[in-house]
Amino acid sequence: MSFELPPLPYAYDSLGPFMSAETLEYHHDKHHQAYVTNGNNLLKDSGLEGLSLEDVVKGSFGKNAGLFNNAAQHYNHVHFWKWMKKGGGGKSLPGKLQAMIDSDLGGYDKFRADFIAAGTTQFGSGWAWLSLKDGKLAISKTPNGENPLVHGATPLLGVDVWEHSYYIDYRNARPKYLEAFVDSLINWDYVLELLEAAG
Ligand code: MN3
Repeated sequence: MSFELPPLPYAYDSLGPFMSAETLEYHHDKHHQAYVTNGNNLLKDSGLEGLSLEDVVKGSFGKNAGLFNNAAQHYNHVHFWKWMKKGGGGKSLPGKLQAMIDSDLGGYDKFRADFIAAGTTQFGSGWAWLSLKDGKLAISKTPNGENPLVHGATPLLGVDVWEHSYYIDYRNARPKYLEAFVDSLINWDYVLELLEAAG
């Protein structure tokens, strides 16, 4: 199968003032589109055509850097758009997630601090993650397009800390962007959907 750019699941101006229409136009229409276009070119004759996106990501990791970078970024961004919504974020979590954050991560306030710290301390481009590994929640960070799929975990929530994700709205203030993401944008219903799909 070839990669396709999904439409944003909301209007470009719906995440303001936390993420502007200009950021979403560049990030979705230009950056994500480039990962799709380049990924499709590199998928040809890679031996991985016909696999699911997840299997292309896992199958190219450590073997085909060009394909991996573009396929992983396509995977990350397909979910990133859905990890946000207008009126999202904050402390009102689905009960099952709240219980797991309490038992595995020391409660919401510690999750918030540790997730923001992961994104702040990722040196250069990358992502901060909440994932499910061996039945437990874990927070991590990865460089460039890498994600928890290639570390034996299921991504449940990720935040893009490449400068293209925040520079228009926050300039160099990455921590402010991460605070806005956690407090005002996270779509916890989609996080729960991925947790339940992981079984
Ligand atoms: Mn990005």
